[in-house]
Amino acid sequence: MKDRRYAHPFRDLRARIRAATSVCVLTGAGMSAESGIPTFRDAHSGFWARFDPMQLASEEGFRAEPQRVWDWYEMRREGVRAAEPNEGHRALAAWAGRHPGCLTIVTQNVDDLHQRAGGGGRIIALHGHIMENRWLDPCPKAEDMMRRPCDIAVAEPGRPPKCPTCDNLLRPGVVWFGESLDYRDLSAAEEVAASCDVLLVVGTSGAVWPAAGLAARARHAGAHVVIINPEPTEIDDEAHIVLTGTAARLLPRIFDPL
Ligand code: BJW
Repeated sequence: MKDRRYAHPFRDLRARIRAATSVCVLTGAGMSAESGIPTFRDAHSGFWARFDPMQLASEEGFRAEPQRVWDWYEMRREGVRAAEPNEGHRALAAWAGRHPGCLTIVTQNVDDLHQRAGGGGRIIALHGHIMENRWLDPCPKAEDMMRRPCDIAVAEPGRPPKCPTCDNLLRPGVVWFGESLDYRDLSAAEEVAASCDVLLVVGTSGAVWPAAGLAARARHAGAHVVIINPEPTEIDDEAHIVLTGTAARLLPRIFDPL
């Protein structure tokens, strides 16, 4: 029998958001697609199509071909610099501004478009920040308690830049496959998922863990779970409602002018 509660999914969702004290939005690469940033699995066109993204986005891949992986990130950084937040980012930011303390965005995206959209809501970036760098290996100088670790600012330009003192390489400040997420970020995201009234899952394939597990966590804790995506995802079964469409089109329809 058809579930009549969801006969008007937008009206129902807007009412739930209006009544909510905590809304969590989990975003993935599709969130930034309409800003012109290709999704993770689409970021491999042209020259890059011949490489395996799981290999490029891994420590093993970087150690094997540091120049290639560095160049891939430089190409993507240029795309992020040129991009602007889209109507979806802006709708979330505007709602956060009107409802201080109510919205947490948990993003898998390494771009900074949620941050640039503003609004003052809490943003947890699970997979790091593409515009930042850090050392590939622990700085040997830092092991000596009396000495400071090498400063990233002194890295010699190169592809990738290198430490003139200890030959350490710079790498992008993102979380690669096989690496642990920052424990505080993941715990914070899990807490919000387990305590929010509504979880919106926007523009993610739901293929990458542990982020993908947040939908089930929220649902089991009693949240209303809604997926927004133009295509089916691997976690559609966790949702009460799947809204088929894009982030920039649907988010303003949901959040403006609540
Ligand atoms: C639109 C749209 C529009 C298009 N509007 N939507 C449990 C089971 C099995 C494996 C594992 C497991 N737990 C951990 C693992 C291993 C691994 C993993 O998940 N592997 C899977 C492949 C199975 N996870 C890890 O390694 C994580 N670490 C970890 O768990 O450590 C402990 C551990 C290690 C090893 C084993 C066990 C435990 C780390 C994951 C780090 C992910 N990092 C990346 C790269 C970041 C840097 C970079 O960008 O280069 O993060 S991978 C990549 O995937 C990136 C993304 O954030 C992430 C998610 O992708 P996303 O956002 O979903 O993008 P797409 O491209 O997949 O999908 C786009 C979606 O948008 C599509 O659905 C479109 O339809 C949609 N769309 N236009 C709305 N306009």
